[in-house]
Amino acid sequence: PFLLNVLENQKFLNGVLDTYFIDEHPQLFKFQRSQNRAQKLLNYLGEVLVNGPQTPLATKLKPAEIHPHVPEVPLDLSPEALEQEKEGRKVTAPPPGLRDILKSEGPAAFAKAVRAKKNLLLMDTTFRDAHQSLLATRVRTHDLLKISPFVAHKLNNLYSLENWGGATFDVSLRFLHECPWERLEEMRNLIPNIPFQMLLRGANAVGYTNYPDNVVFKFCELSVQCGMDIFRVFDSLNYLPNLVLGMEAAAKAGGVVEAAISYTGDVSDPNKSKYDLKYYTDLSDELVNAGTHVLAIKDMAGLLKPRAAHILIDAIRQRHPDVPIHIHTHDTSGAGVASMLACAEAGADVVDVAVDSMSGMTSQPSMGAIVASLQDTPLDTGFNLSDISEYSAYWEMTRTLYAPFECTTTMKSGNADVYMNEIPGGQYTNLQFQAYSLGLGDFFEDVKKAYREANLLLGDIIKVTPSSKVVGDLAQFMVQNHLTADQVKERAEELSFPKSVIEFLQGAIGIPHGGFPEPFRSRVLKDMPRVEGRPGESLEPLDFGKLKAEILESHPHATDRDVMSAALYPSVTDDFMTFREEYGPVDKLDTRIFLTGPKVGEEFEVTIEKGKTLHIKTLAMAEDLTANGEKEVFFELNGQLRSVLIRDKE
Ligand code: BTN
Ligand code: 3PY
Ligand code: ZN
Repeated sequence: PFLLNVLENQKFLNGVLDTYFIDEHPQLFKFQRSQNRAQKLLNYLGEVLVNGPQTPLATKLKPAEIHPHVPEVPLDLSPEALEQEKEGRKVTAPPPGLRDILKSEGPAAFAKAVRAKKNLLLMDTTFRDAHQSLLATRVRTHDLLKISPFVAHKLNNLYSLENWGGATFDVSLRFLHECPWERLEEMRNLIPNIPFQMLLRGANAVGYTNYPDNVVFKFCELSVQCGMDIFRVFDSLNYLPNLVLGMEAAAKAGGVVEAAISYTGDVSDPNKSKYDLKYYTDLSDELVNAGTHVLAIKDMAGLLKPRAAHILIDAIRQRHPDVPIHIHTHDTSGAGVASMLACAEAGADVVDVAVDSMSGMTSQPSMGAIVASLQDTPLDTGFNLSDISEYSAYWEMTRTLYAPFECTTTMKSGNADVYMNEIPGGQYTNLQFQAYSLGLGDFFEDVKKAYREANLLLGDIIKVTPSSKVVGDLAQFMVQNHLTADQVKERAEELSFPKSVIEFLQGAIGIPHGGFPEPFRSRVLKDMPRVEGRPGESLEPLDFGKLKAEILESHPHATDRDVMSAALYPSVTDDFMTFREEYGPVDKLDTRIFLTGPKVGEEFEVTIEKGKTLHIKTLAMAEDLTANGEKEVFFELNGQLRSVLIRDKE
């Protein structure tokens, strides 16, 4: 419901408070349930102070004690803006961007405009894949929103901002206790001009498994309503029926369809024949025929070397002269900038980059490096290096708040061994980290070798979420049980394989190129059931009405968005709603305070909505427990003493 903020109403501000004001604004008397958000936040802070972090921290490193400087955006001083300002609206309208074309003329015209550009376009992955790859996807809405006005004003010429989907949906609910839909909508409010892009795992939506078709359709519909524009649709096996389902869902929702071919192998190596040039060009034909607006090459592991890039992009460009080509890569080996320049020269329209301070290694190649490399050439991106530098400085500082999730705790450099193991960026970081956490020095080396062997055992498949997990699980299983590939084959009938491996062989995520590995599959599955064809086809549609009714019983304030979240992640969403009811809008806290809590004596502010800022001071924590086993924590809230009782869980 529309809520009236009287403090921003010009009539009110002018002191015109006649009874008409009240008559004209009946919503003034529609009181919201007493939210008591401040008290809930004090409960949260008390909980962190007494019982420690309320989200698992991956390392012992502490968030830095800084407040990152947020670069200012230019105010719009045009006469129109000043006129609106007089009417009480603060106007800082950003310059136009490609989204204006999309909104006025639709996806096909947008694609045409993109193709018509002579310079290289960029997608910025800083808001999604970069932190998914470097910081375990932990970057919070709070830090994304702070820099959003700057992005809208200074990076308005982006093809798109990748800011949603992939792992962000799951992680924000599960670990950050924040609503992904709200994140999307709030970013949209601050960035009206740049197309937003998300990663959609085809029939897996933003999950790790196949959902009923109506779930994927409804998911896309709600995404567009919350501000999403471009859907990069992939399937972890490049299985066409899954890809097409995702494409249809994105198109029906009114989004730009960017169908992605996941890239593996090496088209410049004649010995790697399973995924040769013909495989990719055939698939590009299928996706163009299926109506994609934009064609993406998704090089999730960073295997596309510069020469291969040239061969691949040139071939696709020749076949599809009118379709925009968009390239995604990871810089795991260190060749990312060179490859993206090669793609651009071979005729790609858009490449993916991350801001310098969030780039490199398993993230995307550096925005500044690519912008600088193309300056004063026909492909000049038009970006200003000093703007990028300011943007990068923000992220360099903000990144230190996420020290507990830093990949650089273990990762010190790029590594070209990715060409041998083909591990996707985010998974590479996580596997390395897990290996180090186990304290086994050579474990990662063993896992990487086993990953390569596991992939071959499974038939040399495309590896990206969720098929990459299947290979990773098999690799870890082999290392932990000291099994060679030959032993796995010989003992296939008796070994108890990880669940993900069995499900993959059953056909639960689709059919791999070239079919399943035989006789391995039959020996593992024996008489277990197999899924025929597209997995989602055999799933009953989800009854959203019934799900909503069930959820409302335990969470009376649940919204349709919560219901959608629950359709994808039932128990994670249930926990999220319970948490929100108890602790309020924790997404509004500064990141250090959210993660590790304030220090005793510390004073800070929390803006829970526009114009509503809480001033909090942590005063003291009782040494002794109450008779009920609780600890009293004392705060000053907007100058008044408050205390909360927190059960000590130790
Ligand atoms: C999780 O997401 O909780 C499981 C993976 C943890 C990954 C760790 S966090 C520190 C390091 N940085 C990363 O990006 N991955 C690892
Ligand atoms: C995801 O599915 O989250 C990915 O980033 C795959 O590359
Ligand atoms: Zn990626």
